[in-house]
Amino acid sequence: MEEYAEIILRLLEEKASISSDEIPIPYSCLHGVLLSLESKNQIVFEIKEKHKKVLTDEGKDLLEYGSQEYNLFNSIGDNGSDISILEKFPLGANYAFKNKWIRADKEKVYRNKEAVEDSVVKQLGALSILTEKEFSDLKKRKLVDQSKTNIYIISKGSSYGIAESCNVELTAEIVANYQGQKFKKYNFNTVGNIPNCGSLHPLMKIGEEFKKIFIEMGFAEMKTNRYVESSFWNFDSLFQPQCHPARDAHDTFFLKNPEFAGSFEDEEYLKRVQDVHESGGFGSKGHQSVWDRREAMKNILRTHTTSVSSRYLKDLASDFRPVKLFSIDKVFRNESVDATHLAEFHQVEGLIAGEGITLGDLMGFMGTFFEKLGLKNIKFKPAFNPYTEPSMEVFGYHEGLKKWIEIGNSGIFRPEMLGPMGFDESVTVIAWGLSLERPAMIKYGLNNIRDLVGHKVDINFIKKCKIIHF
Ligand code: FB9
Repeated sequence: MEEYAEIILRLLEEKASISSDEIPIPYSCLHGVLLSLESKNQIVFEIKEKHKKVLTDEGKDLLEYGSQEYNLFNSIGDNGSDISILEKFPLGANYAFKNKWIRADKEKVYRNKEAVEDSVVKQLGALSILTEKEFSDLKKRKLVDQSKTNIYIISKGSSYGIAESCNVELTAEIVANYQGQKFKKYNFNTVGNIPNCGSLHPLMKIGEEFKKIFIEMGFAEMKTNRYVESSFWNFDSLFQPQCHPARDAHDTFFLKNPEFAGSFEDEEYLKRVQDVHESGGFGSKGHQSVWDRREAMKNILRTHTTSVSSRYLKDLASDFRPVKLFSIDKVFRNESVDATHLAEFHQVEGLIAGEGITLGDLMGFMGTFFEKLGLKNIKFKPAFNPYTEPSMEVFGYHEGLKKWIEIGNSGIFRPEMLGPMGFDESVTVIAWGLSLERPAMIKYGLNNIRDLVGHKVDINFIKKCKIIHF
């Protein structure tokens, strides 16, 4: 690239301005070299669109082999030829008649002249001097076309000067035979050209920021690639009663086909879940109601990623070790939609499993987590969740909004959930959850969720959203 830059700078020594046609470097490198020189104010350049008259492939053939009308004319004998000869020159015949080069009766075709000039070949050989009409007629015959090319007009910039020649690329050859050459300093601050195409959705950007925070705090990500879940993992394994209103079709999307989940992998575990629902255990009296296996096997769109947490915890129980896990993915709720709620949103969930972890640890962890989101002042309010006890709603004071906002929910998973999985009672699991949409709407100053997600989103909004660094 440096040698190309030098060529351009040398050419500008002799002329006030040069065009790209004059520069003996590959066109594909030209833009990059010009941007580099312009960034140092050594040159300025403008781009002009150039229309160039070119031959099509058909035109090139005709230039080489002559027009059909010319070849037809020369194929006709001195006493004329059978009329069938016209079939060999379907295009040429029209033009030969039109030019009055030939005439015909019912049986034969005759030349009207001794000789003619192939005017089309002559025109194709001199495109630059054609009249508009001549060019247009040849274009109609698909013999010529106009190509658009950009040409660069380059002139000296305010800091124009032939830079001392310097080697940019340090090669083994130079090292072996170093003779004091100068090297251009690496510019570690330079950035690549921002491609004017493709942009991450702001939700994905926020999700990546949350992921970074979790990973910073030592959490591992759970696999969440299961939108369709059984009611068992989404509700029953969490000790959520089968009569709970959240399990109603007004709140949950049930699948028609396949309506039910397949065979269950751990029937003994399933029996323990049934028992804890019906008659309690692990210090609980249970829900004291009949538990229906069919209800548990109904397929739904998961209503929270806590179903994923439940699956991971069940696997962990048989070979326990302390873990910190998180998940960020889509969940679905069949609820009335409004300016801030749609039937789907992205849930963020963190959980910590260990011996003797307390509510205080949960409050402390959330304090650290939300502080990384810029919410330094948080408070907790007792709440109820079917699968955690105690549970807390979490609020944070938002300095920008100058008010307290709800920022999530949390709690300690119940023994009725962990016991049937096989955890020792010394193990406690704390967890908390929030969404992506709410922080995204606050961060980007949106009041309607349809400005963030959905078919009405302004694509320019997506493109201009900068990555949020909390
Ligand atoms: O995200 C929410 N609010 C929020 C979060 C971060 C934030 O960051 C600031 C800009 C820097 C701002 C706001 N919320 C949770 C609270 C509300 O928005 C609420 O109205 C909407 N909630 C969703 C559910 O609504 C149907 C947000 C979503 C939510 C709520 C609870 C959980 C997950 C998502 C949970 C949980 C949980 C509890 C215990 C154990 C495991 C998981």
